[in-house]
Amino acid sequence: MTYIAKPKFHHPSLPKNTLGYTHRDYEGKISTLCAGCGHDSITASVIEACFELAIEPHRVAKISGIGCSSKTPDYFLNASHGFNSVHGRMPSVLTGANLANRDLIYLGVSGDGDTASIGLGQFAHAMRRGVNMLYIVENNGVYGLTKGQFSATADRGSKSKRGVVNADSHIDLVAMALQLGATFVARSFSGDKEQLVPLIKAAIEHQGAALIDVLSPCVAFNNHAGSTKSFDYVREHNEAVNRLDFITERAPITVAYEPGSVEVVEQHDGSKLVLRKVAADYDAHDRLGAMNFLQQQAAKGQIVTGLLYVDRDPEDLHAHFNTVKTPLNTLTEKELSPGSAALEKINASLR
Ligand SMILES: Cc1ncc(C[n+]2csc(CCOP(=O)(O)OP(=O)(O)O)c2C)c(N)n1
Ligand code: SF4
Ligand SMILES: [Mg+2]
Repeated sequence: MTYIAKPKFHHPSLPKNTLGYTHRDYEGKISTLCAGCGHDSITASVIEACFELAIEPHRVAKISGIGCSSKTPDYFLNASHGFNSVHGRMPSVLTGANLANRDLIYLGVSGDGDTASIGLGQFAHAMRRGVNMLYIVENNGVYGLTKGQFSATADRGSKSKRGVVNADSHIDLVAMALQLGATFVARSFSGDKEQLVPLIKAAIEHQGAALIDVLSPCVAFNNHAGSTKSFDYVREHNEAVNRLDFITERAPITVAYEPGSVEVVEQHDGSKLVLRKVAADYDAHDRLGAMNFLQQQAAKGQIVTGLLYVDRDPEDLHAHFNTVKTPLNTLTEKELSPGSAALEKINASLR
């Protein structure tokens, strides 16, 4: 694979986070994507979110499939663990890594082709099992890397660059994630950093399966009139239900809000999600309500964005399996081989 390493030069006056790192410490190689690709804006938001959260890059495992979107982990978090897996197989590779070491932050990066076509089964099972991760879909409605065929998220009736009309129904990954039991479900737009950065921060801190479906226009193959995933279309039809601010457990809430327009949701680690409601009656804790709202707005041609659902009390796969807290690679021989008395006890419990 060709790539261009970034020069290591850091300007001395670059702002630093609480760890003393600058944005440069969260960057990766120089992007080889088309100029203007929405995916590069998502990369910028991931870098910003990790910088603001003051994450140690070596605590992150970034795992992807195949596609222009799945190439992006190469463009952020140079010092993190990374695995560019097989087309559609990111969720199972991530699940295995997560089960072996629950101490890392898992960032799954995928495309709409990678997730909604070849990887649909993998996506579904990762969501329903509650794998603790942030799953980002960089959704452009096409297979960008293989030159713009419709993907399964392309809307029926939308037009390809060559004027072909898509006759198939689309898959809504947000609706699926809600149905499958994901505990943090959001949709955003690559061109809306103000909305996307806090969503990424909150999803990273969320202790369960978190999905952010990010509409991310493909400027090479899906940014024309007749497309429903173009910059113009998404801007015109974007309906935000709320705006999110994310506050770590260390920081006080200092921003002033209109009474009634704000809800503070405290997460297990003490961090707080401050939800500024745009649609006053939208309740982000009502799974059924969110599913209804999505369908109603979709029927009107609106694309709903924001934090659509969050479970205040999420559980993850480790809780379901009651697994050991220690990462497997640091278990000692004594713990791995506790002796014949312990084995006898297990055998007796199974008789
Ligand atoms: C098993 C397998 N089948 C097909 C391909 C060809 N292929 C590569 S990327 C891709 C689709 C990528 O689309 P998407 O996930 O939406 O990413 P984008 O490029 O749009 O960001 C396909 C079909 C492949 N690499 N491996
Ligand atoms: S082909 Fe599309 S998705 Fe791929 S880099 Fe270019 S603009 Fe982005
Ligand atoms: Mg795509």
